[in-house]
Amino acid sequence: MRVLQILLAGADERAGKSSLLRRYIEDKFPTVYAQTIGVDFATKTKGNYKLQIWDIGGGVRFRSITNIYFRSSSAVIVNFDQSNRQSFEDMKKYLESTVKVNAPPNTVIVLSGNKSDLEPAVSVDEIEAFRATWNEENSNYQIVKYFPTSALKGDNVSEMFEEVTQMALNRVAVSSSSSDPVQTAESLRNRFITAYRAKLRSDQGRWCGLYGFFANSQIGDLERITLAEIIAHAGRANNRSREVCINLGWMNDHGRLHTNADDELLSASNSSDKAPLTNNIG
Ligand SMILES: Nc1nc2c(ncn2[C@@H]2O[C@H](COP(=O)(O)OP(=O)(O)OP(=O)(O)O)[C@@H](O)[C@H]2O)c(=O)[nH]1
Ligand SMILES: [Mg+2]
Repeated sequence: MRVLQILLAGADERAGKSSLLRRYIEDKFPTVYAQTIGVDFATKTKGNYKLQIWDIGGGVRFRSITNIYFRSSSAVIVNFDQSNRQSFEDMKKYLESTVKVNAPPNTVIVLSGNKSDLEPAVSVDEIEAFRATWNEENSNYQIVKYFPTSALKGDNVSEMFEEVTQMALNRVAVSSSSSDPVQTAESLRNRFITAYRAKLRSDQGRWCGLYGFFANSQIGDLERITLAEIIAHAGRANNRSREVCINLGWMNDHGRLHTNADDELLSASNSSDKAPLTNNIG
């Protein structure tokens, strides 16, 4: 059965993440606040797939443990309390400092402005204007939609989860075209070049920690890059650039090159000491 991971995250404690989850799963509203310590989760089976919803505690002290949940998620719901302006401001910072840093590029991202049953402190127009500006500046981290929600009344809650699930399913279907290992070393090299051309076009490689590598290479170098250089490069990828490599389909989940052409790789890697790349990639 296919498993889809959805993250329910946000900068603030008490903005209603756990209440949204409870509303969606059990159609209930918890009457007393219980802080989420670290991470909580719930599952829901729908047809031939299983939804795994991770409820990320907003407490700042949990950040270092909770950030890792972003890596394997198909979608992120970034929640804030729309009756509290500070919560809106905190959400913007959180997108920059946490979502963009930890989620793989092209993850489905939506905003939920919870507590819509209370007097709004931020208008829908302002939230939509922020979303438009953000999307112009962040081609790989598009906020697909804004949902005003109320866990208390149940407004827009199941609609949001269902729509997010659908978007995540569509996204997975698109990206799985690159999930098979490539058969030859040459096609691995071609995939690398093609993926990187597309990546450079979309964001100059900024969000992958590989910027230095490409900024210091001419595009001609990219076309002539050898397998040995690719291997050397893969070996130096840090967690963040590794995520990007996996996403681009030339590394597998274990951080190894995503190919069955082991013999060709082995002979190429024996010559990788002589590869002219010297800059250490971030
Ligand atoms: N009026 C109103 N109150 C809500 C709503 N959703 C949650 N609350 C209240 O807000 C408080 C916090 O809710 P939680 O769901 O526990 O918040 P959280 O975001 O999970 O908090 P952390 O686990 O600390 O990150 C509780 O007192 C809830 O009753 C809502 O839609 N409307
Ligand atoms: Mg909670």
